[in-house]
Amino acid sequence: MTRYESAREIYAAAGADTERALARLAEKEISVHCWQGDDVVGFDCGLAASGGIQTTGNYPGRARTPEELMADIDLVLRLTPGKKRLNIHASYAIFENGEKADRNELEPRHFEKWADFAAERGMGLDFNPTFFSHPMAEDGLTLSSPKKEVRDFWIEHGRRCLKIAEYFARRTGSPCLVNFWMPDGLKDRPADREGPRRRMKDSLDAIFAAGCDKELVIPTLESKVFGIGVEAYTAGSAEFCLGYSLKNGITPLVDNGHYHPTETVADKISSLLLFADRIALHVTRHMRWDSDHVASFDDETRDIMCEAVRCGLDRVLIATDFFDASINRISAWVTGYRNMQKALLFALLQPNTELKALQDTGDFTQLMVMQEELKTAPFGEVWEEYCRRCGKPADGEWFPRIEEYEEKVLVNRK
Ligand code: RNT
Ligand code: ZN
Repeated sequence: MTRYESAREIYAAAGADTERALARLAEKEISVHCWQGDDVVGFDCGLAASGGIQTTGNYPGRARTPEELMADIDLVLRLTPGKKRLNIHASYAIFENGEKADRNELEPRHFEKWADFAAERGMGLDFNPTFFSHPMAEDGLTLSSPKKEVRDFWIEHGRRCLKIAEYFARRTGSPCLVNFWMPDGLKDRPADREGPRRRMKDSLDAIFAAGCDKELVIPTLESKVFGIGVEAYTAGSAEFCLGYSLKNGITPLVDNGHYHPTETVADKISSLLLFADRIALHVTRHMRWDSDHVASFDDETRDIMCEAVRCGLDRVLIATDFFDASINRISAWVTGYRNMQKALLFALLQPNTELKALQDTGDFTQLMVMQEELKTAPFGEVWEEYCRRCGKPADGEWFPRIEEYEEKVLVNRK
């Protein structure tokens, strides 16, 4: 009997079917963010991430060109099991022959290389308008700005991004999620909380009024509690975004770094799915603030995945969103993505029917015992089998490939 076969029996005795879990894991798409490779800089303005998000560290090897970023992403793809989508920000537009287009002038052709890249690899694409790292967002206000010309600029950006998303969907044959996150906020106590929110609402209305093909595009709206430099007030708060989403048929997106520290996104999923057809996730790791540390195989991530599985995995659109520049960026990417896969596998290996029955019959003693003992079930054997079946390196096998790439490629990026 192989180690996997023995693990399969142990899980079966607990009520979990490892074969079903492996099959489900292999088919569930998780969208990989492109911005871990270059510290959220992109190719249009060359500015560091602004709007309350920050990348810290200066490990050598930041991708400086589309070619470098794509090569790095290819290595990530080789070292991670699971079905992936690729998540692009508008600031990653690729300009050729000296051409330049501002955010309110972007067209699908500026993203043709990304569409080619994804189509060649059989991946879907997701997209994000970039409402930060731009001269027009210098005071931290975009769609909620009191200045009409600023709002109009960003409204046009939003509309164009919906068009680019339609293009991505057509090119890849898969609907494109477009996530709206606006950093708009204030550093200190506002005199008017309603005004910016009303303007943001009107601006979003203006963007969506332009229309997009609902078969091709899945618009999502991401809330946030606060950011560095906008500590006092964020226009796109949880209530604002949830209210707007539910009223307008937009999918709510929850980023687990965007809430008060004792709130858990795992607890939000079941409520949201009672009222929204689908929800979207940004999975990250917050350390005292929305620090965007690399996603970990930790309690929080496992809890989020367990709830996603219990509430209906098809209705939860999962993406990564972390950026660490203090360690090898590709290793950060691969570690975070593999951890997401591990957390989802862990969730799929829970005997949820049995656990639920224990709760419903009030057997909380046994429920606790089972939940605790499942933590030390032979998970590693199932994970290793999954990597093997996906034709991807097991734990312990992939890091040398990154070290080799660092020596050959990354150190030369000065
Ligand atoms: C910022 C949001 C947002 C960004 C990306 C780059 O706090 O989480 O999703 O991280 O758009
Ligand atoms: Zn996010």
